[in-house]
Amino acid sequence: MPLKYGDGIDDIGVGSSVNNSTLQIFFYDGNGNLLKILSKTGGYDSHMRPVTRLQNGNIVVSEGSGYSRDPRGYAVFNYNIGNEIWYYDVVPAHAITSIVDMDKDGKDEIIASNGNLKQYILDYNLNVLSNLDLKGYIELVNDIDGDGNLEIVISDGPTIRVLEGNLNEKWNYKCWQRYNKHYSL
Ligand SMILES: [Ca+2]
Ligand SMILES: [Ca+2]
Repeated sequence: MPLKYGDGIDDIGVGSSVNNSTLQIFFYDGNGNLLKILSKTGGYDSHMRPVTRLQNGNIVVSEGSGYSRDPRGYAVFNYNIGNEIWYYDVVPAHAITSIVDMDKDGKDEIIASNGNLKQYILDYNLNVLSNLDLKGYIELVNDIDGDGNLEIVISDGPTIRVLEGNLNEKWNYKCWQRYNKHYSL
């Protein structure tokens, strides 16, 4: 994940798999110097990685695990102190997030999914703004019909669905078979 920390040069955040019950994210500057380590404990098959940096400098983190089930959700870390300040469990697994200002209030929302069960829109403190019991992985977030409002495109394989910003379904298209994923916008 490239991050800017005020010096105009991208810094780099790298996640890790668990090592002796410890999960870590390493931040390096553009010259490879280690700047910061964020860490927490996790189960024997867990991992975590940085998703993005919030405007206040905190880091949104994606955390996953297999049979150990610890952790499996999204978190926010205080970059300066290095500790986890928020955690939201989206059992049983989680997919790629998009972070955009969905409702145009000037603050980013986190578009999250656990793929098989549920879709979520979280605020920047990981409070749930909307959720929907609907299967599907988030493919992209964009204004695909050009009306000025963002849509969320999800798919569960045979069906592509387009959701509005409040997670209401706009339309869906059944492909009836697994398609070769390719999106371009
Ligand atoms: Ca917003
Ligand atoms: Ca739109």
